Amino acid sequence: MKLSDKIYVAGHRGLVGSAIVRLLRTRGFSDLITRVHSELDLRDQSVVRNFFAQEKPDIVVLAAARVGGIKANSDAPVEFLIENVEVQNNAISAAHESGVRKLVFLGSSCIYPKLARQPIPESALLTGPLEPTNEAYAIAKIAGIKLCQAFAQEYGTNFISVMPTNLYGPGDNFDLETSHVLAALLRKAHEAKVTRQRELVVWGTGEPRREFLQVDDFASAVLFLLENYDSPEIINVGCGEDISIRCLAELIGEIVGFEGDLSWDRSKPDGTPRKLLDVSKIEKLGWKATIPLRNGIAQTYDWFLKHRARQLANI
Ligand code: GFB
Repeated sequence: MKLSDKIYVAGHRGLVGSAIVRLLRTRGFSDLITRVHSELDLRDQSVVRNFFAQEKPDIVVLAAARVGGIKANSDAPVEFLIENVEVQNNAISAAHESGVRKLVFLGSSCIYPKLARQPIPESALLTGPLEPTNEAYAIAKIAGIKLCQAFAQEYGTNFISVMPTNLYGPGDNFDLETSHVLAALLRKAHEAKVTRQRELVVWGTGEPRREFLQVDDFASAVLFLLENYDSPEIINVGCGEDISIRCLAELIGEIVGFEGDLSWDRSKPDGTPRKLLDVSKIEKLGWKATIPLRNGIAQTYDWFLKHRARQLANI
């Protein structure tokens, strides 16, 4: 990759896209293209085709997607399936038509079977039934992977697919209905502390285990793969360690300074019992996560306090 490459980051306002833009700027890439939704609706095929034909980016990072936590996924499977398939079909096809040199498609660890062996190797894809709470989203992401692989097979494109584990960090979504667990618990613990509540309500049983990767670590993996990985075979990105939701809630309480008790809302689903990615493939290539969970959560809490706490305060 050259510093003069024209790079289109789709979804630059989201958690992942914003981290990738930050990193590319820091590293000296200056020809970045970004568009907000009102300027470019990625669900509209002809608009997307015209945009790519006009801009002719060298590199594309496809970080635009409808994403959300367990509740958002179970409440809106239609939107998660249709919107994601539309966006990725349009962007990937238009990237091919306009001669994009390299594209990175971002998948998710939920593409793997619900009961995949742990840690989950890339070869587990399509070897068993999916987790029902996010099946629609997973099917959309699997379709994106298969489309990138089909383009590589039929037209020789260099479109790669990267599978991140659960991500968190500055720029996360803190809406309690649609967010992922880490952002939700940070906000709940903060609000419980400032309103002196004795109880923090956590969904499910606390037994499921998840692997959490700070988004700046993920952005560095994406840049590493842009520079060092040219295969249509999917590749996992994670930190290699998981934690139970119970321990995560305790850790967040400690970092935030919430001194009350945890209580469990068992009417909410647990989802997949465990999701820990096998990251030996990327580690063999020379990339490793660097931000420990405790530090990552503390940084994210600082960001939340500066950028979201007051704005979201319903207290
Ligand atoms: O992060 P999360 O929403 O998504 O939930 P998934 C992880 C676990 O945390 C589940 C529990 O067992 C939740 O029940 N949890 C506890 C909470 N308290 C809360 C809370 O206040 N909010 C939330 N959201 N969860 C998503 C998929 O699965 O992960 C997506 O639905 C995607 O498709 C994403 O793959 C990375 O890890 O279960």
